[in-house]
Amino acid sequence: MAAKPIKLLNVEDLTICETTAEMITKARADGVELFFDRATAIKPCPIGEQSACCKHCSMGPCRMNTKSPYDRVGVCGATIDTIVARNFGRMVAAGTAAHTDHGMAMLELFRDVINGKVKDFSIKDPLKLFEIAESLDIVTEGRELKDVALDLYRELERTYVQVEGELPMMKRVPEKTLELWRKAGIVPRGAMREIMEMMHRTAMGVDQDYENIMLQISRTALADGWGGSMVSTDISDILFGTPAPLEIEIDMGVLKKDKVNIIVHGHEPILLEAMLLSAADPEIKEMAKDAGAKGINLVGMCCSGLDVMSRHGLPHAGNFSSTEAVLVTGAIDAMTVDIQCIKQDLKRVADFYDTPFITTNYRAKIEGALHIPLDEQNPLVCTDEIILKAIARFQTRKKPIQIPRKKTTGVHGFSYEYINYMLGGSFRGGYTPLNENIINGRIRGVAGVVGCTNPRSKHDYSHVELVKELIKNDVLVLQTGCSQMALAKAGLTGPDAAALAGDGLAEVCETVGMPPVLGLGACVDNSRILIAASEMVKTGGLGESLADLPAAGCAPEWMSEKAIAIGHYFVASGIYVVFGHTLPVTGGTRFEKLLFEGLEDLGFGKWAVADDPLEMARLMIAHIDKKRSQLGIDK
Ligand code: XCC
Ligand code: SF4
Repeated sequence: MAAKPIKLLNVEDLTICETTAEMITKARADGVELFFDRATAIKPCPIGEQSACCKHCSMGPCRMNTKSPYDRVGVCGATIDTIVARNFGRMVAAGTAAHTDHGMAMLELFRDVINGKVKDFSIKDPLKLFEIAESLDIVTEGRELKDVALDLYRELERTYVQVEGELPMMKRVPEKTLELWRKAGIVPRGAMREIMEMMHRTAMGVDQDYENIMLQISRTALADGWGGSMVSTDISDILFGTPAPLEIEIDMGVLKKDKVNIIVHGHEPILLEAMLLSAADPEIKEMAKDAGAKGINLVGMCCSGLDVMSRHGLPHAGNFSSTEAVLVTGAIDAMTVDIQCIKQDLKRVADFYDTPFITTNYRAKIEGALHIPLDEQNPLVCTDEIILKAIARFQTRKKPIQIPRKKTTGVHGFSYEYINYMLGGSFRGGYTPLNENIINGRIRGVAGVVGCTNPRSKHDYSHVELVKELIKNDVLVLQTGCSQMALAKAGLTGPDAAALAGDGLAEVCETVGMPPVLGLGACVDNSRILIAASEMVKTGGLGESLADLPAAGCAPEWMSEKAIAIGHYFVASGIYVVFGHTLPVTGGTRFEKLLFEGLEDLGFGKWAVADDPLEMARLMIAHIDKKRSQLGIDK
């Protein structure tokens, strides 16, 4: 029997990104299926969607009744609260593992750079190295860079492997927040330890008290935000340079018909950094020229691109939902990937358009795809070969090429150091200008709008509408991840966007010359938001703990387990977090009440979920106003 044909949705219902829409239309004409259409064909399992199913042992899987969740228990007697808490905990463990494994790879690279095993990279930001070493009480005075770096390596390794005691980065947490964690017994040890315990406690027949499971969920997530992710960001800055604001071109219009177009997609900066070195090699440039190309056009996508673009001014082609679509242009001469958010189907789409698709990390192979391993000690062997493959493909381009014209220029690369410099450099009345502008109400509060795109919600739409509404209401927006790309494409990351901001925020933006939407980088760089928030507490006038800040976070179109880990480390740190369209919890359960209310009563942040971006904004602004009135600055 033939498979039932998929009923295709109108392209304008799938995305607001013009270039992606153009490519969806082209793919349909070409007979190439994209994930947008599969998302329509595969309806989510209603029980799984609410996380009301347990498959932790072979007495099950046990499905609960989502309409009446306390009707029954699993074969072992597990209640709905135990089941939902365990599933949530395992998502946090998986997300934390992803950020931590990435961070640990960065740390290993750092070690090999220090001991001279890796020669293609060096320490680009020694100042940051010294700063971080000092913040962790490592003596720096009168010492060689290499000695301090080795001490820093050993100290930071504890972030991952420490079995007892508090992580080094706890020194950066505002005191009152740390006190809360100590009282609750959730100050994280090394991420490996926390992930192990999370997996153990959520196995059949172990922790069956959802409130107790929640403690380990928080501890694991904190080992991500204040551990694995934070170290990853810091080491990337030390090795490749701390980003500073730079104008970047974004969207598929950055592709060039007459150049060798290479897309780098994934998460670790090393692949793209090595590609940059290979592409700058005079011999390779010559080969591209000989092949008739005007040059090599390296373009980033997703977090790989975000991590590297503001260090080099590299163009970016789009976010997660556009990675298949970009191949449909036919203009991509190679797509190379490392880890995370790489759809398996990219291989099939790449094949259709004769684009070499190359995996490079031993952790992430894709069946049938060419694998050229990237050896950190000799990375150019891999990246040279990728570029040669791309040049060969350029020379033999077979299919017609259609490059959408749209591209947008914006400013990106606001590290917390830069925000500090821009808004906090000079002191007035004892407070930094950022704090002062929040206290005097020009800036109502700060929002982190971050995270993925997802074919189950109209691509980019919620990100853009939410951010517009926030800045209109004088909320300064900090961004990372695929969300940052959505706003960049919509033109909100340039200083002109101040015109869309409320009077107070617009005034601050115009004085400083900054956009009302600040792009901080990749998803591991959410740690920059944690640090910025900690600085806001430490410089005074806005309460004593992170939970006191007039701040909120949102991932309007999230999809990855990593997003759940990030959301929860913000909540455990004291921030109010709204997720868009869905959250993997069963409605009407005590676990849901703990997420939505109970955690806040205990002094943490809390979770919420909303469908409509205006509703997300309303919730966030209401929370910001509540915090302002608690601080007595609600005039
Ligand atoms: Fe992936 Fe990082 Fe999500 Fe984008 S935001 S879809 S996790 S690429 Ni990180
Ligand atoms: Fe069912 Fe309990 Fe086994 Fe889960 S652990 S599958 S609820 S019997």
